[in-house]
Amino acid sequence: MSSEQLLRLEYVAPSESPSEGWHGVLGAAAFAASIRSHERDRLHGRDRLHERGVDFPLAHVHTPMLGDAPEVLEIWRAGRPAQPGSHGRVRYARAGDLLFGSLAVHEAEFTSAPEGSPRTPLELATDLAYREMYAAVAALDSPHLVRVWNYIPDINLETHGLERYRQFNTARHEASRACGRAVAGQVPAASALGAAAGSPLTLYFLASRRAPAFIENPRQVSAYRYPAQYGPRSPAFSRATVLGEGDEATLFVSGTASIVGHRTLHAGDPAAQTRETLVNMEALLEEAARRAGSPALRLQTLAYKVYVREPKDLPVIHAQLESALGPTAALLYLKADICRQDLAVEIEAVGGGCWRPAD
Ligand code: 3EB
Repeated sequence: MSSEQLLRLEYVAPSESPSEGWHGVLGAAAFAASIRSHERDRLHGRDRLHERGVDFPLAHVHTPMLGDAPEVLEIWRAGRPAQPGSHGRVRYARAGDLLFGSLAVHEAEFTSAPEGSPRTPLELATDLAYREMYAAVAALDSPHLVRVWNYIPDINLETHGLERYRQFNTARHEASRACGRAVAGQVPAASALGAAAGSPLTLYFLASRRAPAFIENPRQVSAYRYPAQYGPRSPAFSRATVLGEGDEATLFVSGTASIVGHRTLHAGDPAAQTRETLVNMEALLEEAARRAGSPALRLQTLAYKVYVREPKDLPVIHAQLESALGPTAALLYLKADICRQDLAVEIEAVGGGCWRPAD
């Protein structure tokens, strides 16, 4: 990749301007302290940007932030002008080898499925979302999914005899197979978190013309090899992916939790779960470095999103992170249900070329 194509990540309040302005933004995800801010943003924010002649795909994530800021935008840029467009239900922008896309599917579209239909509304929504995503990346000549964020309303609720996260896994697996996609091995880094009841299934993703490297964690069973006790279809994601090479390489760390082997450790102890998660992250950074033949990134240099199930646990979780990462670490806290009931915290991260800590 040439240097002007460098992927860049930035977190800003929508009232501010990103450091290089709004032009050249590839795509963004909006996180709000309350769902109502999203309504305001939909009414005013996008229009304001449109008036200024700016257009980029924007995912509204209905997973509330914790902390003082009312709203934050996660902004991805590609260091050169991006072309926005739509393909089916996917809003996208592309720049060079890179594609950012976003889409949302309401399950209400599928609630009229015939009684006794073999597929649930969430499975049908997931099937549509994944088929649309695969169709878009194929048509736009960026077939390699690098990173996918999945926000699933009521993720832990059991309906139709199966937890909704497991319904999502079933449909992700089957749509991937139907589209000729891998369900193990060459699968993107991902996160799958809860979102507000009644919100749409919301996905955003980064894809590339070039394949990333796929990294697994030596301390963990690959998620796509989890035994059947975690659901009829295993989750199809890699523990991390690396896009690009050398100084420009960006590391995408999937949602990572206190799981060793395939088991949850430290149920009921959010501080210990946070420490175990950091040990997992460190192992992953070492494995990525071993694969690239370069020194490992330091934990302190990454940008993190931290998903906290119970806001009351935030102080102990933050204390652990601050002692490991220092007081200036880039941490965005969100309140979210996590895909196993016994997990109190899950952490995703981005590091390397696309993220330069302020220090
Ligand atoms: C885990 O390690 C925790 O289903 O896409 C983390 C990241 C998790 C992604 C997904 C699930 C997913 O199994 C859960």
